[in-house]
Amino acid sequence: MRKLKLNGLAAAALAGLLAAGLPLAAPDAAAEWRGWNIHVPDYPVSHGMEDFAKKIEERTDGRLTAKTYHSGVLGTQPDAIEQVRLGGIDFAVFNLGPMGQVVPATNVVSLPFIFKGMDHMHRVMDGPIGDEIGAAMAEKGLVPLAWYDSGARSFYNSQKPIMTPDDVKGMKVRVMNNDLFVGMIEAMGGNATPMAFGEVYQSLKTGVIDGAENNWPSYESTNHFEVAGYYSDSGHLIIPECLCINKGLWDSLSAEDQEIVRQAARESAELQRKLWAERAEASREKVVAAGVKYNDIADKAAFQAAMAPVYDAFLEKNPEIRPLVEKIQATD
Ligand code: BDP
Repeated sequence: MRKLKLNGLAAAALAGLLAAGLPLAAPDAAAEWRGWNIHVPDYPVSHGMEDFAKKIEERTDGRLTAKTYHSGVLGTQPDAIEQVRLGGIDFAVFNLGPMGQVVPATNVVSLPFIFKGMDHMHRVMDGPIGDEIGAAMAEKGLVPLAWYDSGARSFYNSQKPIMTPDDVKGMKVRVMNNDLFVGMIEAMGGNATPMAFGEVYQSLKTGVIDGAENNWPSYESTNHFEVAGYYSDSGHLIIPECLCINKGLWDSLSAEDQEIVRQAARESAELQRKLWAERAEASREKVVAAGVKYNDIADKAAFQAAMAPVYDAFLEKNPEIRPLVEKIQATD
């Protein structure tokens, strides 16, 4: 057999995947918990997860310990969602976008323009609707401990400013793994390509795709701005993220430890949200200074109108989720 030469990152990813591939038969709260994170170490999510780990360790006098594996070395997001469900990975911060394939109720937050802004998203997620979405996740083996921020996602590409939905026509646009996002791009006449986050830079560079969509911090931290220099402020998706834990592991904890873990998670979310707001601004400034051509889309009505078929198709396929959509729309 040919010997494979792996660089450090690939070797770590492989080791992680091999280890992660074996679901634990019984969760072991005393063993060091392994946490999955897709982002580089200097990122608001990463700092939130480090804060969480530090606090549970301190507050249980080291009975509980946790280590976060950053930069996606434990695998892609769809794989990691499965692994946290199975117990091969203990905790993670997931974007609710790809979660929709596993927990249909979470799709409500992936509907374009469902939230009127970040504050509206917070009011929804920090109240009973967030609890309802969380309960649906717990049923699938993922217990959400706190909601993290992920800003608003906008389109960026290597060709031209996007001003109207028509500008997306014919463009090859990368989306996160969820049929809803494929429908979203197709509704504007673009060609959607679901693809792992880690593959986007190279695909933009080689022209496999023309563009993608994300918030300022991810556009900046991944260096996508170097290879896709037009960023158009569509803000079409505001998707929260969750710090969540394997349900078996959660259930094995004493009530006292559950309280410590949940409190640490909440505090980590407060920190993450504060760092998020700062980083969103800093990232925007950094990429604009680097020469990114940014355009505002003051009137988003045309994009919202283009999304009507996405809602129709989604509600037709998932009629049981309609009340949740209506409750979000009715929240001030
Ligand atoms: C980032 C999210 C991350 C996603 C990524 C993506 O924080 O969870 O994996 O976007 O586009 O904003 O895949």
